[in-house]
Amino acid sequence: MSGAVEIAPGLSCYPGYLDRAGQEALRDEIGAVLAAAPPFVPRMPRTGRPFSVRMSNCGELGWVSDEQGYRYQPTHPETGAPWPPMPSRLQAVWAALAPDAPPPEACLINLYGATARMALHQDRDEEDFSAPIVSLSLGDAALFRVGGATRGGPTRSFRLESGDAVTLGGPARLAFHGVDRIYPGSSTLLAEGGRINLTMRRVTKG
Ligand code: MD3
Ligand code: FE
Repeated sequence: MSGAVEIAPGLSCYPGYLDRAGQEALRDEIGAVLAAAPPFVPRMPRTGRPFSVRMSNCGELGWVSDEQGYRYQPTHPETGAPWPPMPSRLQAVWAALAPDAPPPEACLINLYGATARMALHQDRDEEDFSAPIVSLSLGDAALFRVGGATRGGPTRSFRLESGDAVTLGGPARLAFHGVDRIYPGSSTLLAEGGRINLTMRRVTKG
């Protein structure tokens, strides 16, 4: 593993944080989570417009979105079952990269097909912005974009590859960010292709 690159204050990237064996092990654990908590298609508040990204979660809480709004809840929106536990491998990544934060309560699983995107947004549905968000990417590479804490300012783009970790804390915690595109065929990790992004989050005040 190579060291951290601080891309902006509070935004650190760890290229190749997980080696191939670590990526394969995590991929298989997330496969088991998805078998228990099937991917759902989130919808925009008010309009009900579907996201192009499919989602699931593990941990005590999961992030969902539908006509009623964005929120964290303890159960799957379609099956009603509690979210599967967060694999200890993910908890260990949090402990290593966010050692000063209380434990993560949610891990949002984003599933990108070849043409999926995520529009620029802020992550502000958590009560606690003092903890960072820790992200891991698996599968095809993505073109990620990040700006400042206000919409419409300058942005920078960089490529996230399978195995990369990113931490978003401090002044970057409320930065606007999104995913402009996936690079289909850029990784052999997922047999079906596509990309998985995992974001671990502290939701309630620690
Ligand atoms: C920068 N996911 O789930 S992960 C999300 O690749 C989300 O699926 C993207 O945005 C993805 O909300 C980006 C990296 C990331 C996560 C949270 C951030 C970057 C961030 C919060 C603030 C600034
Ligand atoms: Fe986000």
